[in-house]
Amino acid sequence: MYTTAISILLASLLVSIILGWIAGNKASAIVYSKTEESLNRKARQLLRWTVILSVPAAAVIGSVLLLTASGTAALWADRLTILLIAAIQLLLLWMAAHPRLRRIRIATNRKLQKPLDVRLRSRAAQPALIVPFQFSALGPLTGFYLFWTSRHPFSMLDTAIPLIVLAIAVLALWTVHLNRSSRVSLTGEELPNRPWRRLFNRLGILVAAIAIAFLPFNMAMKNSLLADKISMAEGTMDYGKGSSMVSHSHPHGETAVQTASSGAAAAPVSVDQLSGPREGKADVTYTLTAEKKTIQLSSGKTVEAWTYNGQSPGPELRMRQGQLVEVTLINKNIDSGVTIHWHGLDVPNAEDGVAGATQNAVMPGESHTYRFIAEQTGSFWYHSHQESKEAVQKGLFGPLVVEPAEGLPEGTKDVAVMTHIWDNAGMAIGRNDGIERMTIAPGTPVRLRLINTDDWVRQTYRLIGADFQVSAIDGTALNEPGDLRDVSLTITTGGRFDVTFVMPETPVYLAVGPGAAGGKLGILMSSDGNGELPIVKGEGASFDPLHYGKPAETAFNANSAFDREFKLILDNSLGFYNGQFGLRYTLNGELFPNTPMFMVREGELVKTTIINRGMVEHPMHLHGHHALVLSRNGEPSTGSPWWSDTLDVLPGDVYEIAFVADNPGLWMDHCHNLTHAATGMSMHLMYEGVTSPYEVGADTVNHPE
Ligand SMILES: [Cu+2]
Repeated sequence: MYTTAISILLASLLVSIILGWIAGNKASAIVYSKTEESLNRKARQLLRWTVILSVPAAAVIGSVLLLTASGTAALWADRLTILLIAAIQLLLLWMAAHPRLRRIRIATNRKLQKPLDVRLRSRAAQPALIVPFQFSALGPLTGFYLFWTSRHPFSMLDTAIPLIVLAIAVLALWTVHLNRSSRVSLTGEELPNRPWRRLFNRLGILVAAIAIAFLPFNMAMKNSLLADKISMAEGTMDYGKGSSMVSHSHPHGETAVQTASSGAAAAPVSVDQLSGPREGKADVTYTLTAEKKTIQLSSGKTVEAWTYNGQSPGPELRMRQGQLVEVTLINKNIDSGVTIHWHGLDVPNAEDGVAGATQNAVMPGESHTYRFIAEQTGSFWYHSHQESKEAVQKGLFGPLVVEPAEGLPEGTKDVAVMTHIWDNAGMAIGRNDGIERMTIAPGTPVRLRLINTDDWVRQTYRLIGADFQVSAIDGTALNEPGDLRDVSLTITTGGRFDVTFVMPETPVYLAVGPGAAGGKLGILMSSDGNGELPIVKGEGASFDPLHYGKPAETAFNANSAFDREFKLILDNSLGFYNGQFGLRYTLNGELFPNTPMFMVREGELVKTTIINRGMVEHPMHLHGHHALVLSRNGEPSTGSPWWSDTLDVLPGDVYEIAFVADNPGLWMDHCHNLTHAATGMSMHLMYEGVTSPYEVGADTVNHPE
């Protein structure tokens, strides 16, 4: 409903601008009517335009009212300005223009072919008749501008400036028409109709407006240029609100710009000190060499990929809970550098693999060793967090599975299903870009670990031929997941679902892709490797974790006392990022590095309300922590505890989530639509007192996004 209301609002504004412009031109030209008959006809036309223009204006008002129904003021409060403009437009059209046009119609109802007298001509030149139509273009234009630039938290100045410009423009038009009308009534002379001159005048005004606008535009471009060196540990601190604020130097909710260390109570600690065990023999060791390699998909298509160990997806890393893992990363020839981030695995901060935050990017010829204890069980993946948009797209990723300490149940068929869309080669599951056949004996417990690696793609999966359970989300097991059938699973970018079932006698088919891809991509499982592809009908109901499974005890819940509460508002606006103009995705109205740092202390219970005011979904990924979903759009989560590390926040969604700050460090918190992160949709969670010797920016090797 939110998306519908927003779409109606935008479409109505655009239609209003176009129709208002046409009607405005017609209105300002009726004074050139030669005869009473012609004036009568034109007045009738304009009366019709009054009705036509009212339709999109009413739609603007209706769509904003629809938005207010959601109750969350952050989703609509600033859009009341747009509603107000549309209301003024309707008032002007019906209270000012309409009665004047009616009077002209009555005065000219004999439709004589005789020239207009002074009285009629001066009536046709009245500003109160013409300006409402011109306002019908300028008003929505201002609304359109406000729509794309207004920020939350609401800024009075940002809203006031366009409104002042609108008021000046309307006053100027009013004066022009007033002069014209008094010229007509004083001199009685006919106004010369010079359409070319009018066109030139308008073009002149347009050029002047562009010239005036160029100055702030150019300034905004320059202001958006990123510094050559940016320390991740510096920025705008947001302490949220909560009890732990009492002893702190900053007042409630206030933000301040300073370094993390200077405002901190604890002794400064560098991220480098927050490492996994540096000593001791590792239980599991891997070496991953990043290199460029041409890989071949099952169809024969080739991809110029960036790989770990010459393959993409990279080798599956498998370990057991509690094991000490050591992974050595070697960069053979990836010129822009590489790292490894363990997506969803809450490792110590120094092992998190974010270039410029927890380490320097590993450049060609260099290596880096990660050591950590696998504390969680479940499905994860690893990928480079240096130039991650390009690196992940080109193939620097692989599956990571942590089995329980005692191992998986005997005989389990355990398959990581990593989907990826390759440039110029299309979608594939691992290297398979068609139908893969798998032989599985009936009665075998099967676990499919679905992992979506794509950038800004909500991937769809259907399992046909067996009842199944979604037994884990984002690596965390769900409590008593119920049986599902004919349900489609949508996994956001970076998200993971574990699907489990017992292999029946008959074939089971996992279909992947939009509309389940009509049998083009998937895995067909059967007892002998044969079997017909089932026909995939419709989309099936969509799986929703909010009420799935059975409740279970958690260390905290929605009724707990939270030490800190943050608000995170996702939005879009038109503007510059590092000198480039485009649609930008903002966090609390800002882009990195101006996005806030959420400041916490170790041991605190933290609640965050995430509100998506924008027009697209944002899978928000907090490193190093798993958050418990408390509610969505005011509806409490009542099924199994739902822990997430990559939360798909759809337009209009309001999520309340909470986590324990139990992993000190400097943690990225960004949108996993990597395209969004690369244009500034990135911030971090910062523990007080943590410092980082690493920097990002053009003068460094580090470009995490
Ligand atoms: Cu996003």
